[in-house]
Amino acid sequence: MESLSPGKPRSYIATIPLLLAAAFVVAVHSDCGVPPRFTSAELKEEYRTQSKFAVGSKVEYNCRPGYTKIQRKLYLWCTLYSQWSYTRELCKARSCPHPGEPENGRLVILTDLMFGSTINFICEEGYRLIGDAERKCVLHGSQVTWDKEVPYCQVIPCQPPPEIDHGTHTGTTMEEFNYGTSVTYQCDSIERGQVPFSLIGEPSIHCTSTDNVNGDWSGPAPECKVIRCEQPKVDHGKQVTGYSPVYTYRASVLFECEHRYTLKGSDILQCNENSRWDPQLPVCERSSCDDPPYIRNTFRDHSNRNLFPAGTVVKYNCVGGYELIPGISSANVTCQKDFTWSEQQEFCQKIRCPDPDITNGRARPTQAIYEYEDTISIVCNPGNALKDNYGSIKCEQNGAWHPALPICEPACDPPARISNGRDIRSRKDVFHVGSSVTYVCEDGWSLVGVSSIQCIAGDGGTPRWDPPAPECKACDPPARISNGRDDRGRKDVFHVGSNVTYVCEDGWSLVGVSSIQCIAGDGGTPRWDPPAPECKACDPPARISNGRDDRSRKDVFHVGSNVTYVCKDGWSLVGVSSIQCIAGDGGTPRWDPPAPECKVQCPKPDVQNEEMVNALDEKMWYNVNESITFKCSPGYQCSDLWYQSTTDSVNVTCLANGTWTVLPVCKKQLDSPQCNMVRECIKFLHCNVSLTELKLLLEVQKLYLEIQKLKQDLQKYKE
Ligand SMILES: *[C@@H]1O[C@H](CO)[C@@H](O)[C@H](O)[C@H]1NC(C)=O
Ligand SMILES: *[C@@H]1O[C@H](CO)[C@@H](O)[C@H](O)[C@H]1NC(C)=O
Ligand SMILES: *[C@@H]1O[C@H](CO)[C@@H](O)[C@H](O)[C@H]1NC(C)=O
Ligand SMILES: *[C@@H]1O[C@H](CO)[C@@H](O)[C@H](O)[C@H]1NC(C)=O
Ligand SMILES: *[C@@H]1O[C@H](CO)[C@@H](O)[C@H](O)[C@H]1NC(C)=O
Ligand SMILES: *[C@H]1O[C@H](CO)[C@@H](O)[C@H](O)[C@H]1NC(C)=O
Ligand SMILES: CC(=O)N[C@H]1CO[C@H](CO)[C@@H](O)[C@@H]1O
Repeated sequence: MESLSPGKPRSYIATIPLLLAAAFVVAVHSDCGVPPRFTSAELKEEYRTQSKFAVGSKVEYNCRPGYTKIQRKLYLWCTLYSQWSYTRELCKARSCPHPGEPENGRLVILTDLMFGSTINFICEEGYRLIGDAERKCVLHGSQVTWDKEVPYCQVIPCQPPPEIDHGTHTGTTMEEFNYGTSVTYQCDSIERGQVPFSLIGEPSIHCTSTDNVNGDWSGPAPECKVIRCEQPKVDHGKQVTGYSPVYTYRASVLFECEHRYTLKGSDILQCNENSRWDPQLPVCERSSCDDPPYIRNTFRDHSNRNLFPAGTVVKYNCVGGYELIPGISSANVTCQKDFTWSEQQEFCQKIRCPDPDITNGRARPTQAIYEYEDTISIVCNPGNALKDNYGSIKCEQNGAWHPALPICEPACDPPARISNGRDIRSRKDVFHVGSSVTYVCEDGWSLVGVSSIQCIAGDGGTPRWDPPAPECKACDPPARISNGRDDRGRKDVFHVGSNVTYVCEDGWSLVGVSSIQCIAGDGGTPRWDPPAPECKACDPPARISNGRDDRSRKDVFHVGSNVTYVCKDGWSLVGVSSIQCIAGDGGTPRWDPPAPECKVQCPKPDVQNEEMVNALDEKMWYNVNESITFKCSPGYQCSDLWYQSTTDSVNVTCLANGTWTVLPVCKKQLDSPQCNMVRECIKFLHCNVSLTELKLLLEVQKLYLEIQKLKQDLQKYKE
C-alpha cells in the first residue's frame, strides 16, 4: 500500500475502488510488520530482529523494570487483517508506599505514588523546610522506593525586638521570638501637666517572614516623641469637633465652612508625627450669593434652595393682580461671578382692565387707565338706567371687570309718589321700559285714574309713564244747606265711606236723604250720594178768587204754620178755611188740605104746581152742577113738553152763574084734539099695532100737523 505513486494525484481518486480490491487480496494473503513498542513492556529478544510476521504468528513481551503485569499472558497475534491483536499498554507501574504527612507541613501528591512520580513537601506558615522538598519514586533493585531523606518543618525564629527611647515593650521577659509572636510598645508615662510622649508608628510588631526561611519583625519599632500641633484656624470656617486646648499626636479636628462658603481641601485633619496638621488646613471659599433680593410686587419661584452659586438664575412671579411690565419677558436675577445679584428693577405692574365702554352711560371717575383694585361707578345717561342692580364694578386680578360691565337701558324716572296712597315698586329705583307700577290708595281714598302705569318708549325713544299716575281723592266738602245744618264739625277731609248727616231747623222740612255718604263714583271720582238734601218751607199758599187769607206780609211759610181763608160776601167757601203747611211725602212741604174756594150757589127754585121727586134733595142752596128733579103735580103738565105724559119728571141744574137751567112750568092739563091725538099716538107706540097700521096713522097725523102748521104760518103772515 505504501508503494502508491505520489506523482499522480489526479488519477488517484479514480483508482480508489480498484485499490481497495487489491488491498483486500494483499491483506488476506500478507503479514504484520514490526510489533508495537510499549512504555511498560519490551519485546523479548528473539522477536527483535524480525521485521515481518506472517498472519497467525505470535510475539511475546516482558514487563519493563518498575512495572508489573496487568494480564497473565503478554502475547500479541498477527491477525487476518495483517494487524497486531493488541496495541494498549500491557503492564502497569509499581507504586511507592505512602510517605505520611509531615508535622507542621503538608504532603503534595502531584499525580500518584507510582513508579516515576514526584511528591513535594510544604511547611505551614511560620515553618521552614529542612531537607529536600521534592522526592521521587525510583527503582531500587527490583523494588520501587522514595529517593532522598524525609524532610521536616522547623518554626521560623526572629531576633529580639529593638529597644526604644522613652518606651518599653511587652517582650522584655521572653527568650524566644518565634514566627507569629508579637510585642507591644508603650511610651513612658510623664508627670502631670507635661505634654505626654506620643507613640509614633505601630505600637505592636510581630515576628514574620518574607522568604519563609528567615524571621523578620513586621515593621520598625515605634518611637516615643513629644508631638504638639498648633491651634488650627480657617477663615470663614469653624471647627466642628475635636476642640481641645492642646493638640497632640493623632488629635483630629473637623472643619466646616460658614453658610455660603465651600471648603477646599480636607475637612478632617489630624496632628501628625511632625507636629503638623495633615493634610494641611482647608480654605473656605465664597460659593453663593446672599438670599435673592426682595422685589416689590413679586414672589420668588417656590424652591427650597438656599444656596445660590454664581450663575444661578432666580425667577420671580408677579403677585396676584400684577403682571410683567410690557417689554420684560421674564423676571429674574442672576448670581454674578462676584457673588452679587444682577441689577434689580421693577418687574411687575398692576394688571389693567379694559376701558369701560358703556352704551348710554359712562364710568365715574374717568381715568386714563384702569388698574387692579380700581373701583368705578357706572352712571347712566338721562333716560337710562342700569339693567342690573349694580352700579359699582371692580377691576379684578384677571384683568376683567367684576361684575361684568353693566348695560344702561332706557328707563323711566321713578314714578311720582302720590298723596294718600302708595305704589308697589321693587326696592330698586330702576324702571326699564316695559316695567309697570301699581298704585293703591289708603283706606278712605278713592283712586282716580288708572291704577297701573307702565314705562313706555315714548316719542323719540324718551321713556315716559303712561298713563300719568292716578290720584287718591276724597270727597269735596259737602254742600252747606240753607235753613239746616250738618254734623261735619271741624272736619275738612271727607273720606270715602264717611257720612254727613243733615238736620233742618224748626219749621223747615228735609227734602231728600238726611245722611249722605262719600262714595267712589264713576272712574273712581268720589262724590256725595245721594246729593245733599234741602230744607224747604211751603210755597206761598194759593190766593183764592172772591176771597182772601190772613198771610199778612210774610213770605216764608214754615212747616206747621196755618193760613185761613174767608170768602167775599155772596160767595160761599167751599173746602176747609184754615190750611196748614205740612211735610208731605219725601218731606216735601205742602199745604194741607188744599186751599178752599169761594163759590156761587143756586137758591131753591120757586116752581108752581110741581113737586120734587126726592124730598130729601130739598135745601136752601144748591151747588153749581147740582141737579134736582121735579115732576108736575097731578092734573098739570109741562107746558113745553105738552106731549109728555104727566108722570114725566124734569131735571134742573145749578149753573155756574148761580141760575138754574130752564125751570119747568106746570100748566093745567089740556083736552084739545091735538093733545088727545098725540096722547093717542103715544099710546099707540105703547100698543101692539102693526107697522102698516102705524105707518098709516103717522101719515094721517103728519098731514094733520102740516095742516096745523100751515094754519099757524098763515096766521102769522096775517099778523
Ligand atoms: C432673565 O430675564 C431676561 C430679561 O427679561 C431674559 O432675557 C432671560 O431669558 C431670562 N432668563 C431666564 C432663565 O428666564
Ligand atoms: C254711612 O251710611 C251708610 C248708609 O246709611 C251706612 O251703611 C254706613 O255704615 C254709614 N257709615 C258710617 C261711617 O256711619
Ligand atoms: C193751625 O191749625 C191747626 C188745625 O186747625 C191747629 O191745630 C193749629 O194749632 C193751628 N196752628 C196755629 C199756629 O195756629
Ligand atoms: C158744572 O158742569 C159743567 C159741565 O158739566 C162744568 O164745566 C163745570 O165746571 C161744573 N161746575 C161746577 C162748579 O161744578
Ligand atoms: C133728572 O135727574 C135725575 C137725578 O139726578 C135723573 O135720574 C134723571 O134721569 C133726570 N131726568 C132728565 C129728563 O134729565
Ligand atoms: C101684537 O099683535 C100681533 C099681531 O097683530 C100679535 O101677534 C102679538 O101677540 C101682539 N102682542 C101683544 C103684546 O099683544
Ligand atoms: C141773570 C143771568 O145772567 N142769567 C144767565 C145765566 O146763564 C145762562 C146760560 O149761560 C143764560 O142764558 C142766562 O141769561
